[in-house]
Amino acid sequence: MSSRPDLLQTGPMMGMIEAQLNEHFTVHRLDAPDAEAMLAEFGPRIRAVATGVGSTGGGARRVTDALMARLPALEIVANFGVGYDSVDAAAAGRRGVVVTNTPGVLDDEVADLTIGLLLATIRQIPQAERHLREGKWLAGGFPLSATLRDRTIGIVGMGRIGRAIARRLEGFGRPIAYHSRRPVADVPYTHYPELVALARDVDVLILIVPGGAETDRMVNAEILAALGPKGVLINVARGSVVDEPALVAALENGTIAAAGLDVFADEPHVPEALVGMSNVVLLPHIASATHVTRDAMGQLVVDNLLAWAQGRPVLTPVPETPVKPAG
Ligand code: NAP
Ligand code: 8YV
Repeated sequence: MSSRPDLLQTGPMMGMIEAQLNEHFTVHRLDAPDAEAMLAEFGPRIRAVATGVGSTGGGARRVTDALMARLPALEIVANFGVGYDSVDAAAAGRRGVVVTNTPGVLDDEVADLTIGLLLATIRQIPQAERHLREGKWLAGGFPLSATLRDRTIGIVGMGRIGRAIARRLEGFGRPIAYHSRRPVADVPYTHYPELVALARDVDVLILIVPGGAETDRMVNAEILAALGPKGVLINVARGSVVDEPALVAALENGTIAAAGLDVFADEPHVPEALVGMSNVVLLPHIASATHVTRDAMGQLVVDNLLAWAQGRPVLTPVPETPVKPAG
């Protein structure tokens, strides 16, 4: 690389990402106190953005159309995470800016965690552990729990991660069905074109669709009522996919039995009502959060940026945006 392109980093990122960005780019920080002055001075020559939502991603700064309007030379937005709902990809596409994400490298990790969360929720593993730690075992055993053994499982989203979850669930010997807009040709599970019909026919609903406008609160009071009083909801997708107040009400009223949640509508804020409930298992968005997988995601962020900077095709562009090597 002959020169170091100007890059905007929207928030803190993993050390291994920041070290490589600083080696290959002139990095400007949107989370610095003088961000406004920095944008006014350097915005016109910034050609790349590195971003990602979450504590080990790039902070909570979204890459909006308004931000991109201040970066007229922008060519690439590299997102830490397969989900890129924090980037306005449609606007990026209109501006001729390519957006990259981190697909594939986290599928198995997220699927593993999903199975853990499912079993933890149905068998009440955290609650049982608390029972022991609090010394309550001395006074009596932990109550009997629900089981996976009598359940049909519905997966909402049969993409890379949905399929990895389904493959693992095959080992549990329970029927599997799924909802997505289009049926997937090479999977043996029953496809439901209507989410409400799937919710009616299953006892477990696992969410693993992208966030964004198209899936916004697709799991609402009607879907939760269809899932029913034995139903268990597992959300490893995005908090936006669920109508959170409707979920709180459904868990309080016994409309559904329990929920296991890795994601929330306004992270890192989790509704007090959920925190106080005994029929939920709550995780702080950790589905991909292992050293190995986060390193692989981080390297893919950097590799996309380096490919662009060196005039090679980027590795993992999102479909809404053009593939555009550096000129
Ligand atoms: P993917 O391969 O693109 O699969 C997405 C699936 O969702 C596809 O089956 C797609 O099928 C379906 N879908 C999309 N829009 C839909 C809609 N409006 N209604 C119904 N189904 C819809 O994505 P992936 O790699 O599996 O990742 C999925 C999502 O998981 C990510 O976008 C991210 O938000 C989330 N995620 C969360 C974590 C975590 O840490 N908790 C980690 C990784 C990923 P159709 O297009 O046919 O509808
Ligand atoms: C990360 C994720 O937790 O890839 C995604 O879409 O949600 C997770 O893997 C997130 O991107 C980290 O900030």
